[in-house]
Amino acid sequence: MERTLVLLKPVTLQRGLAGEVIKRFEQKGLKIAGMKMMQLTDEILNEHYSHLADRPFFPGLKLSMTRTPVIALCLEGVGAVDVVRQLAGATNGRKALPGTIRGDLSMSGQQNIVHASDSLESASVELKRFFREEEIFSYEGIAATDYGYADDEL
Ligand code: IDP
Ligand code: MG
Repeated sequence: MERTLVLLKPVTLQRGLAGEVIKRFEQKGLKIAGMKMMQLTDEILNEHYSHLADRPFFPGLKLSMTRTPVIALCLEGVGAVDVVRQLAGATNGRKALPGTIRGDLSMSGQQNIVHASDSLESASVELKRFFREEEIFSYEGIAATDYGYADDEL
């Protein structure tokens, strides 16, 4: 079963949208395997957004990510990495399709509600960055039984 990292960005907490976003993941059938609130630091953001370090918006992006704590989620499900990226929508909220989280809830290319890992490899690296092993839980739920999936999907 795949696991992926989602961060509910500070703008999401400030706008009171955390519940709305978590609800969408839950309703889809993704399982919450980990969830915590944390204050991000410059160090962790330099690592997390290292692919953007030379972009002009990098300092502003980091500032926006430290304005309030974030909520980090570890979501689990078959194909969870791709499913969560699809639910999130395109990076820029103005271009993201209606029906997606960003398409429905954001007008911004930066204040775009969620971070979501973009591949299985980055999910694995990013989950280790934000969660200790004992903060990710295995428990009986829809993803562990056959009522959310057909038998041959598991
Ligand atoms: P992603 O979040 O869809 O994976 P990335 O390209 O990895 O997009 O960028 C990480 C974050 O950096 C975005 O979610 C967004 O907050 C911010 N960002 C990306 N491109 C821009 C831009 O052109 N202007 C301002 N912020 C940007
Ligand atoms: Mg990205």
